[in-house]
Amino acid sequence: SDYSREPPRHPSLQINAKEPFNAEPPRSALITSYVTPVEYFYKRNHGPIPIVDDIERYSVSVSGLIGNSKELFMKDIWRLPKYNVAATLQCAGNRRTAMSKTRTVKGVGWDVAAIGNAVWGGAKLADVLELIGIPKYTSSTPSGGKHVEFVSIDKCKEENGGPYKASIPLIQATNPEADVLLAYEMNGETLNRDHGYPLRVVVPGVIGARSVKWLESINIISEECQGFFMQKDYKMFPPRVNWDNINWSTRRPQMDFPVQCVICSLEDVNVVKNGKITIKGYAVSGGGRGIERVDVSVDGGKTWVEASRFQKSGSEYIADDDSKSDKWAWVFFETEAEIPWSAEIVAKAVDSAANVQPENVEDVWNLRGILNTSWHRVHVQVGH
Ligand code: MTE
Ligand code: MO
Repeated sequence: SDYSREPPRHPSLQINAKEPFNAEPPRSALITSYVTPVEYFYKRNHGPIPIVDDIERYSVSVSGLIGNSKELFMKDIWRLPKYNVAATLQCAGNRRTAMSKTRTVKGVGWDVAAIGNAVWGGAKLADVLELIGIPKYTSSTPSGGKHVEFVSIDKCKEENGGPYKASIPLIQATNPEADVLLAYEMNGETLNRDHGYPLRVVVPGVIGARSVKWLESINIISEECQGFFMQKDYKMFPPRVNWDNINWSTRRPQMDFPVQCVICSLEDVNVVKNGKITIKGYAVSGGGRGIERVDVSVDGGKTWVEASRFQKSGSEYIADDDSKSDKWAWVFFETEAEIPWSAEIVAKAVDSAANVQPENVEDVWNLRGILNTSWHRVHVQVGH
């Protein structure tokens, strides 16, 4: 593996692993902008960043259970209707470091910023599949295709030097409302190398691992993808399962993200000059479920107040108007509080299906350290 031609990165990123490059912004940077600037967007890689230098010759091959296979060039993708979808991407390993503090887990450590919200520009996968002969809202092709596999250009050690890959059900891929994109733009600019140039998949509402970067081929297959990251990783196990008794085949690959909420205006431990503090952060759920409520406590969870929520920065607040909100995107929440000399601040969200977050990280502990969506807690002391 060759890490000599990695792209430049912003110096303020906290590097959690160098090769492959895994980094996140300071948590405070996340709440400065509803749309996360590309340079502050977390970077999660499993191998060196591939280089595609001849965009004219770059193509995605589509094959499998569809009759004739096809080559799609960028000009074919560009010709399809272009959609801009605001979607939050979150790594399943977000907040892993906090989970590992209760009991060791395997995986790259992440604070609370393995998440970002971007406006992805590209073609809908449903339109791409229609172009190759699979109609909208198809759950199975005549030859038994039920899943869409995305295979990348990059090479990673988990696949023994093979490419990163993942799949989603065909019914989701062919549903235009699911907004699955083959994206060539991020925040109005050409996708950069770190985030998948020239073309990546974006699966809104689903853990980041399924949004395959540097797309090389699409396969229509009968069973879900058998790759490492679908079958031997990114599955949710109960706390009793350890590396000696794990049976991977007993669990399904994680898809939708559960409801999540994090305070970004405060670090884990803070000393402030006076007791008036701003509690601000993000809340997001998977599967297109919106955020119904964010509760904040300044007494460790004994009493709660409801924070205000908004999506667009400035005046364009959304509260309960679903028609105006970005369904795949996070909301910011904010409240102010006057605290005594010391306080434990807690935040938790409720999504539109009334799903709630677990109170304690121990209850969702799992050996891979994924999906830490436990109540987020920070400590504040008033000092002089
Ligand atoms: N796609 C490829 N080809 N290789 C990868 O290592 N990592 C996945 C996903 N797609 C990955 C990939 C994971 S685990 C996440 S969380 C997201 O990409 C991260 O996307 P980002 O780096 O654009 O933030
Ligand atoms: Mo991830």
